[in-house]
Amino acid sequence: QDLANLIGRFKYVRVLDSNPHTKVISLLGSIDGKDAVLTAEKTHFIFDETVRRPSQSGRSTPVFFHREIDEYSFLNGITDLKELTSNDIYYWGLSVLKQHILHNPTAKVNLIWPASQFHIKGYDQQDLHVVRETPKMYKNIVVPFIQEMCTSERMKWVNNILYEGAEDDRVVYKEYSNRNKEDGFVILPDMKWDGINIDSLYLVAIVYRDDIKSLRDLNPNHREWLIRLNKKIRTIIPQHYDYNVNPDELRVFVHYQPSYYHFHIHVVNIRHPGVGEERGSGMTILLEDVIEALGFLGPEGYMKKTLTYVIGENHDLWKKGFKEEVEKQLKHDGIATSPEKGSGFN
Ligand code: M7G
Repeated sequence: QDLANLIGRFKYVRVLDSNPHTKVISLLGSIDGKDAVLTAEKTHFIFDETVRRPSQSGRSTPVFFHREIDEYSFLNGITDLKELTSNDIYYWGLSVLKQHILHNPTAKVNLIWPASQFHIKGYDQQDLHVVRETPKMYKNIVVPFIQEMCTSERMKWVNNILYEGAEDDRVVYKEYSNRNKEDGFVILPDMKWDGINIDSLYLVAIVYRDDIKSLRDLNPNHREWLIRLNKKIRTIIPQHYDYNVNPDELRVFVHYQPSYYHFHIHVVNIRHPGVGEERGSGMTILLEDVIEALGFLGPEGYMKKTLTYVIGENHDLWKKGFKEEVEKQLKHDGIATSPEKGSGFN
């Protein structure tokens, strides 16, 4: 079942979402009668003089180096150009750029199949709301939800990476020994990265310990561990990419709510702003800020903090109680919600 074969059998149902800003489109369809979510994202331009070559070890993790002739760069790669209009010193038009499946692909394509309702809802357009998640809401609403979410089926891809050798040829770094499980982690390209353009570099570090489901479980006892982790991430990744990305060019952060409740850290090139926030929901907290906050948050750390973030109506937590909580919060704060539709102004 390879990707091309699956996409060939994809039967279109409807557009889930399309975003002209991020140049992403997600389609709902089916393959062999089972739901599928197909996402395409236009890749970024190659304008730098760096390309990848297979690394000497034979692994497919790209190693970047400077090339002399850059036939796929934005400028050299223009094969067709049509002016639309000009006005004074301003000119605009359309162009076709030279493409190549390895050196300059048009789009990155993701397929989830068979997709669950959970996946579909996650990609579907939805209204968003700001919510203050109090420690009490966490305990009463989020904890039971996390338990539901941590089935072995949902966590399969994580366990495949940690223990089953999945994506092994792409792994950037792995540190794991039976003696020192607590410190173990693996760094590999995130599914969101095309793996080619270092400007949009996106990696994920997944830890071996499974006692931390999310940011909420972090307390001051984890501070030293996170400091070590941050140091390793910022040392290993630039080294791996021959310093085409520097330690202070990496945005290292966690998401809340995450999609998967097994602690992981996102590592993104700072040239790629807003990445990881495409869907407009959740919050992003820099690892440095987490480390700092653990220095003064008290012994229970993030468990005692109110976290304010954006949640979509398709998120299960919205239906499991967050909707009511948001209404209560607005009322409590004395903030009126909008007048009924059609009531107009007086
Ligand atoms: P998150 O913060 O839990 O959720 O991050 P997000 O999707 O809202 O960011 C989970 C991260 O794991 C995301 O960046 C995903 O793109 C990435 N990811 C998910 N899956 C299923 C895979 C996978 O199978 N392989 C890899 N390499 N990354 C994945």
